[in-house]
Amino acid sequence: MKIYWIKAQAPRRVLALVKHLGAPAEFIDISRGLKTPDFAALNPNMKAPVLVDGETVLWESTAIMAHLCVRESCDMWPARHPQEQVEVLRWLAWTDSHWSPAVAPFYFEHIVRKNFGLGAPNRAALIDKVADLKTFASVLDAHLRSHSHVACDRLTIADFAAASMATDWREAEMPFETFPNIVRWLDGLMRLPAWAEPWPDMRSAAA
Ligand SMILES: N[C@@H](CCC(=O)N[C@@H](CS)C(=O)NCC(=O)O)C(=O)O
Repeated sequence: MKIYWIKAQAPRRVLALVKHLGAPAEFIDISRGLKTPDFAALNPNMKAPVLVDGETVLWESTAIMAHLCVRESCDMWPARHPQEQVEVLRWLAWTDSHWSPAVAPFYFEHIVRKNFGLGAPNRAALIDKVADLKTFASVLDAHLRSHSHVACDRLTIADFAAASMATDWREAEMPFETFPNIVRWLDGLMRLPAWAEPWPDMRSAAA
């Protein structure tokens, strides 16, 4: 199995899950090859992550996470429980539609700029993004008041999806101080070794 990755939030979900599951994989840092014809043949969007598992070529990190769980018989994607699937799907859809767009400006200014050498954060660009972030943070915080995790009251791929941009919230200056349940949940995920350190060892990663 091959995982094409770059050091960014969508690959982080997949890399953390592979590590958490102990699944055997070859990790290919594609940061210099995203816009090549060879990679476009795997993912016409020319984005990471991509999984190649035998005949299966998959893009979209949430689909890749579900594939990994099926492959490794892990209930972080509840393949055998339709009602739990519905619950996980609800939060994956919410993450894509509402949460990620609200968190993304902060993630971009503070994390992407740093990781990709794009200059200093433009804090002024974030001022009018705070209200939107707080709107959806209120939804998640209220849910987490009575739930240990985002879905099914246990670790699922919905946690990795929702946390991938938010996990560095302190460094990204996301205003979560008044959302204690989100902070508890994000800090709890950081106690998972695979989530805290998902990145492949660059010395052994294939070029
Ligand atoms: N919805 C996609 C997002 C993929 C995506 O946007 N990947 C980013 C990294 S987080 C990327 O490859 N960016 C490089 C580029 O657009 O050039 C997923 O979840 O896999």
